Amino acid sequence: YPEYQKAGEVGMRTLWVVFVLMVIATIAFSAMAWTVPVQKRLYHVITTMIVIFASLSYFAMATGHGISYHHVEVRKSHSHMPDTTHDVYREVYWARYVDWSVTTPLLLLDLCLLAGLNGAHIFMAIVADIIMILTGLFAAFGSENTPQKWGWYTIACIAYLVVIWHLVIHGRQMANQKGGKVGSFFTAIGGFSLILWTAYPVIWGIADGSRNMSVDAEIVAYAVLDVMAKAVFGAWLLLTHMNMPESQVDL
Ligand code: RET
Repeated sequence: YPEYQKAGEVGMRTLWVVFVLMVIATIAFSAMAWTVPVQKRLYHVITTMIVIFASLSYFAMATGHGISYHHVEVRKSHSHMPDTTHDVYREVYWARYVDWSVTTPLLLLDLCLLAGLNGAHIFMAIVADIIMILTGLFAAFGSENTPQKWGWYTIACIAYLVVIWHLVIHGRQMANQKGGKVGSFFTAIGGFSLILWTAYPVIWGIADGSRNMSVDAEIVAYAVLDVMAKAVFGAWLLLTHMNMPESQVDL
């Protein structure tokens, strides 16, 4: 008989909690936008969009949308008997990839504008980021432990390195040139993001990739990362920006 790996109580409750947190962040960030002149709201607009999209994807997942069962055939070898296979159906939350394909470019845009990167570099970083998310989606639906699945994963990781390259090398250089406290703030919030972002492919490898983590634990792990990478990141960016005129984007 097949085995089903799906969310339980903890997972479902976590999805709702994050939905509520993202709605609160949406309200807070939009309210903060009203406190600054309309010409200075670009970071507010981008950051609010990020948490709006996260609210939508968490609402979808909490109510059972954006989830598919992925079938895997797990082969077991026995020493004195023929091999047997065992059917496993595990939930894949593809709504996350829809969310990430919109929100990670927006998060990058926040960081690139803060650094003062030029259009070509921003565009390259964002295209690499979209490739990372879409190839990650293919990896999630690849067959168990095949070169196909881990091949897509490897391609996604290379694309991720391209993203990091742009931010760490060009981003830091440009941020330092902007003067004032922008350089050190960029290093701080960029370093914070780098640690969080790098945790995603690690969780993915343990959970979606090799299925060594329950669906509930996977939901909780991504929930913590999503709240930190979107809501905490956004609050930090907007609050700092308020007191740092030199972080302004030239419009
Ligand atoms: C995947 C799997 C394939 C390999 C790599 C990945 C990277 C994902 C990242 C996601 C970041 C998400 C954020 C969400 C916002 O809250 C797709 C997991 C490299 C970096 C920041």
